[in-house]
Amino acid sequence: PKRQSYEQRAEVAKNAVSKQLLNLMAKKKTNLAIAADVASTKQLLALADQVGPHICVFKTHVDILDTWNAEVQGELQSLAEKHDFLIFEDRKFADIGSTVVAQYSGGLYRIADWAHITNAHLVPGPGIIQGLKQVGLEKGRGLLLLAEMSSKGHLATGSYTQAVAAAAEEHQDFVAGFISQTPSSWQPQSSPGLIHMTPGVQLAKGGDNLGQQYNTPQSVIGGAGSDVIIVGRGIYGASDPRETAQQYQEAGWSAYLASVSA
Ligand code: UP6
Repeated sequence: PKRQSYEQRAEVAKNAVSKQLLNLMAKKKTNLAIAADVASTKQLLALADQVGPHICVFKTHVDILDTWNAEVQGELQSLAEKHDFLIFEDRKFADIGSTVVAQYSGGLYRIADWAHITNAHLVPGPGIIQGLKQVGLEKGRGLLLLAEMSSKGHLATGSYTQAVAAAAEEHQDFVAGFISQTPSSWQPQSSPGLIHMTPGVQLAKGGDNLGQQYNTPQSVIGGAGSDVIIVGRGIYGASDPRETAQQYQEAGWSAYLASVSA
């Protein structure tokens, strides 16, 4: 079945971040997010400048980096403005509401100050959404809920995934979408404003020796019905990350075009 375009979905998105992201994707013609899992801050900033023109989202694990301070934060934010991408700190919050309030707003990283998007597991129940929302909503931030994972043997299936879908529906002022694998098999068609991002993507199917499983841009955007491909080692591990990012951009975008015209 033919899918709605990113622009059409931006019209009906119920929170600021998903609206902004869907419009940005349409304008830049990219549904590529990079997982910038490099160890040095120098590499991180260089990578953001190199692949910036080809991505919609720059995904970080800030606790991997050798250095983090206000200056680094400012440089990353400048690159996000220069290249027009959103920053997604892949924090995978998983605690009670009151604890995530402190973790999201404070500590060494002050994630809510610079990350347009962060994410959370729903294991603790809806209090985690309420806590994160208390910090992020007034700053114009958005949350992704982990509905499924890419790794072998993960436990986010069936009724768990259904409960995540329902919680997202209920909190659309702050929840921008999901981390998912096969949304076409479970996501109700009712909320086209919610965005699906899928990690575990490379140009060829496969995996690593610690349980990661890879699907292709074509199968993730086309078959599985996701919106954004998240690629880490496939890009930053390549000999020419910029050129490789462009390849993923083209693969993801042509899969999207095929799915909206089918
Ligand atoms: N990620 C997954 N699977 C999930 C959720 N998140 O791989 O279900 C994240 C990882 C990593 C990136 O934390 O940052 O996506 C995947 O990187 P890779 O492409 O190098 O495997």
